[in-house]
Amino acid sequence: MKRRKFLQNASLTGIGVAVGASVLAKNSIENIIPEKITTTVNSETTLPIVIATWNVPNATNKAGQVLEEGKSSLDAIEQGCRVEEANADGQSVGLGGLPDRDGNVTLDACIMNKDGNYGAVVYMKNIVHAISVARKVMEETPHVILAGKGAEQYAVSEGFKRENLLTEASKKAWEEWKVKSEYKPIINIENHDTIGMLAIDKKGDISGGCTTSGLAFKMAGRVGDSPIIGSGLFIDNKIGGATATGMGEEVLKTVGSFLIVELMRQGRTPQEACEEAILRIVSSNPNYKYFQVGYIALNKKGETGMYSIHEHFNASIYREGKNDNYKSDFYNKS
Ligand code: SD4
Repeated sequence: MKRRKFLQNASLTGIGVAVGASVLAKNSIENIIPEKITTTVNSETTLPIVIATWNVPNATNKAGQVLEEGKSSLDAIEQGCRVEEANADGQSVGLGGLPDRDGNVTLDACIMNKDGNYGAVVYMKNIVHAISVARKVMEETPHVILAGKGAEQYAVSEGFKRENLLTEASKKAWEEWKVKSEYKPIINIENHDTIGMLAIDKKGDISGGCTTSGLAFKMAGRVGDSPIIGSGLFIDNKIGGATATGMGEEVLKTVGSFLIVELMRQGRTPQEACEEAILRIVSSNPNYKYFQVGYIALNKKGETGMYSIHEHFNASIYREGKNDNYKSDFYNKS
């Protein structure tokens, strides 16, 4: 298939790393390309493109490979997100996610396609691949969100297996937390792997997904931004998409991903739109020093952007057959 080319006003610079198992970075922030990311680059960009929150090269690479085969951005999102959901070492998503205060791992996920359709599961237990259940909700049910037991029952009825999501490592972390049981609604600024992923396929169609186990040691029943349309994720195939990570309560209150897409509709670049959405949070909440929020965005031209409140936010990008990790610019420089 003929590849479509676009003039790119990229907000990112980086050194290419050939894709391959041997060179893919592990999930640590040590492999992050240290360049600042605000340079404007005019270069030709080739579709497809995948961008995901945090350092998740295996996930973006998987999504990139699906797109290289000519499949849809929706397929790429599902397959890419599944990689991290199955990774027991990632403690903010799927298997091995950190539990709530009561020791239950509960998952939130959503997916949105090029036609503006959306599906989500919230507060779902015992099923690893929440993103796939979200897709089923979107494609096979008359609803857009299924919650808790209903989501789990529906997943089982669709052939998903029940599994214990609490790994020994996450159980240990929970037991250590229980010693003080301090409720600190602070999301650790560095080591996330909640996945928010956006992809544009060879046809130029955009889809997105977001999957997480949410805030560690949250109250039972708590649902974050990740599965909520417009907050953790929003796609408008005419404009672009955005997705969020970090303190979900703050993203929810500002409907962050929808805001970014609307700003892009008004002509802002993905980078400018992400910065404005972060400013919206910090300007209304003096406590911003104590929590992290990071946004990524992708527009129809294949331009990308990312911005966060604090340092150490980063994103993985698959573009032109290469998979790189980029350090995000951030608001709080004091
Ligand atoms: C939430 N936004 O549940 C999610 C958490 C997250 O990396 O993104 N962690 O609030």
